[in-house]
Amino acid sequence: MLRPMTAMLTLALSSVGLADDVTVEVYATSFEPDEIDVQPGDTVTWTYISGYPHTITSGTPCTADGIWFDEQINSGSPTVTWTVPDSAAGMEIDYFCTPHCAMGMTGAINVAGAESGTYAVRMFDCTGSLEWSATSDGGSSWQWGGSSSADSQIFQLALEVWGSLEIEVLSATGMSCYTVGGSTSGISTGTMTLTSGYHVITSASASYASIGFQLPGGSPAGPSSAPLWDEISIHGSAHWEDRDGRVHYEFTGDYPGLHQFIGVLNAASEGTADMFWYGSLGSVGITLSSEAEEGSVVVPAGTSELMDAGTGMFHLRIALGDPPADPCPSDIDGDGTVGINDLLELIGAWGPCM
Ligand SMILES: [Cu+2]
Repeated sequence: MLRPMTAMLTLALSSVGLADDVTVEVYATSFEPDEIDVQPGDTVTWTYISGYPHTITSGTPCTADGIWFDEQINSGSPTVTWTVPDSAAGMEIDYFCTPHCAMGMTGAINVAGAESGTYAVRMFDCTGSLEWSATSDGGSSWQWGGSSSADSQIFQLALEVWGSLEIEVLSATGMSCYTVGGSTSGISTGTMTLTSGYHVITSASASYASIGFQLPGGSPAGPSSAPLWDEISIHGSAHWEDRDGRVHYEFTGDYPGLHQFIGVLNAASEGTADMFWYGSLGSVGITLSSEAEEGSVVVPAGTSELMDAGTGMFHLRIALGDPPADPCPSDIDGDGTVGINDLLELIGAWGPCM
């Protein structure tokens, strides 16, 4: 299944080996310990011991930041868990209990930084012709070229970088690199060094742009190792992004008569993927779901291939990795608690499903 690969992706980013659980006990007016060291991917569990009422609220005491967490904890709901996201790497996250903050009920979570030279692909978007492949040395090779029409000139690769990342640019025409919160510079051949932060490698020319480069990591999405794919080749458009820990891919093509799409998956172990497609899709190794029906398919261990098997229009969406768990399916109105309002919503929807 793809679950182990997803886990590997997360862990490889933070270079920590196995994720840890760290427990913090919640007393009447204190957190014990009040300061912890964690890595991205670790899980922090707060356990209720005494006192009432408490919250686990991120922010600088005593103002909630609204970013990481804001949960109630009490004898009836005695645990709160939080998995440290990759985006918290290198940060100190302060938190407090809202009713008892003035009495010094505060805590801090120190998140270790990711290893220098690692990165995560946050988003990728292109139209035109893309050849992506994993290289034998564990890196990845990207080759993209727009076609002559202006609407086929899109290339955007959003990278989050930790430390210092070197990209070998083999060819570049009409390309630039935009650093979020910084400047934009043109891309030329040679070694391009990116430092910690967000960077977007993008096509800057409306007439013609192309780029070929190599990255040290082998994943076309997510953190920079443990590739899910060996190869992606498409004439048309490609888009992928990490959503809730799953990587969503979308491939479309409209080049009649031309080879449009080949994707070679390489799974460490058997897994599942959600997919939707229409057009003409073939596969070696994967038993496809029905055309134009959202379906779950089994992706076997080892390599398997998805390809455009005909001509004309083509559209494939595929999501790899575990779907996000619904932490509280009875919380119908989504306010964070299960109560009378959830019951009223249920009763209000009583009757046959339309
Ligand atoms: Cu409290």
